[in-house]
Amino acid sequence: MPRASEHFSKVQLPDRMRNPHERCLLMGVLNVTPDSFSDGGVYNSVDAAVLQARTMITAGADIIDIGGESTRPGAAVVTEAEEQRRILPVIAAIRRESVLPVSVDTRNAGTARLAIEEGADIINDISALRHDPRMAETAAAAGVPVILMHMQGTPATMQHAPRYTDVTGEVIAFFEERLSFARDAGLSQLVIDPGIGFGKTLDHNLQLLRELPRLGVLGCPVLVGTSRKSFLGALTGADTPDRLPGSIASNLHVWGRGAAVLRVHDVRAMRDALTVAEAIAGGGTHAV
Ligand code: HH2
Repeated sequence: MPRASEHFSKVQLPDRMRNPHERCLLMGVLNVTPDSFSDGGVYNSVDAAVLQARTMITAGADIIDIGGESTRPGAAVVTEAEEQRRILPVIAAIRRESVLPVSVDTRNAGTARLAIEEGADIINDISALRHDPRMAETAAAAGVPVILMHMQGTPATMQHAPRYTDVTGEVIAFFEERLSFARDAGLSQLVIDPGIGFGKTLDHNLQLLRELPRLGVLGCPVLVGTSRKSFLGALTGADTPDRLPGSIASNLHVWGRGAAVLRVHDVRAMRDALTVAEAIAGGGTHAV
C-alpha cells in the first residue's frame, strides 16, 4: 500500500491566499479523549474512533486530525504515555484501511515520532514547536508537513486575561519568528493557524477572522479551526453540540478569505456548505 504521505504531497496544500480558485481542504477532527470540549468521551475506544474516521472519510474529509490530549481552557495535562495509548492504535487501524492523510494533534515529539511510525503524515502542533524542544528535529527527520498554531499562554492559562494591542499584527509577528525558527531547523512544508480560541477573547477571535487576508504576507497556507468553539456560543447562546450553524457561517467566512484548510467536526455538513459556496463562486468543485 502506498504511504499516505505520497498522497498528501500529491494533494498539495493549496495556497489559497494567492489563488482563490484553489480547492480548500477539509480536516476532520477526531479526539480520542475523555474530556475534549466538543466530542470528549464519544470516540474513546479504538472501534468508536475508527468508525468515526470512516464516517468522516465517506463524508469527504481530506485529512483526519487525531488528538489524544484535550487543549480546551484548563484541561488536565495528560502524560505522553497516556496520549500515545489513546491514539497510536487508532492511527494504525485507520492506516490499515485508508491512505487518506492523517495528522497527529500533539505538542510532544515522542508522540509525534511514534504516530509517524504508525503511519501519520502531518504534525499538528498547537504550541508551534515551543512546547517540546525535540519537536522541530523530530519533524525535520521525518520530513513531514507541520501545522504551526498561534496561542498566547498555555491551555492552562490562556483564557485568564488575553491581551493584545493589535491581535492580527502580533499573530503575524509571532509567525515571522516561528517560521524562521522552523526553516532554520530544516522544515519546509509549513502551515500556519491563527489559533481561534487559544488565548483570545471574543473580540480577538472576530478581529482575526475579519483580518485573515493579512496573514497572506507570510506566504504559507492558512488553516483555521472555528468548529463548535465557545466564541460561537458567546454570539448565539448555543451549547457545544448546537453550534453547527455558527461553525458553518464562520468556516464559509474564512473560506471566502483564502483559508486553505478548515478543521471541522461536522464533515458532511461542511462539505455540503463548501460545495454550494464553491459552485456559486465558480471555482474548484468540492463534489463527493
Ligand atoms: N483546536 C483544537 C485542537 N487542536 N489544532 C489546530 N491546528 N487548530 C485549532 O483550532 C485546534 C487544534 C481544539 O478543538 P478540539 O480538538 O475539538 O477540542 P479539545 O482540544 O478539547 O480536544
